Amino acid sequence: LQAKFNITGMHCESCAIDIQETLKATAGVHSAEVSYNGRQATVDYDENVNQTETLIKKIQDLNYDATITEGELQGEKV
Ligand SMILES: [Cu+2]
Repeated sequence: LQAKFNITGMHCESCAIDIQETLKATAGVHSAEVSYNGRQATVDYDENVNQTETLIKKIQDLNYDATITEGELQGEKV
């Protein structure tokens, strides 16, 4: 499943890298790309292994916030 998020709270390129590496290290994530300029994250993941909520929580744990713009949230298409 692919999900896209708007990310708030990033203040430089290394914030984006930090989020990207954390997402990549998350179980079930096939690929993750975070754009600092676009304030956006694109994540490909196995929905049988983890949920969109888990990805959002991971981002929030790093003190950024994420709003889903495309994908699935609680089983509903966004
Ligand atoms: Cu930064």
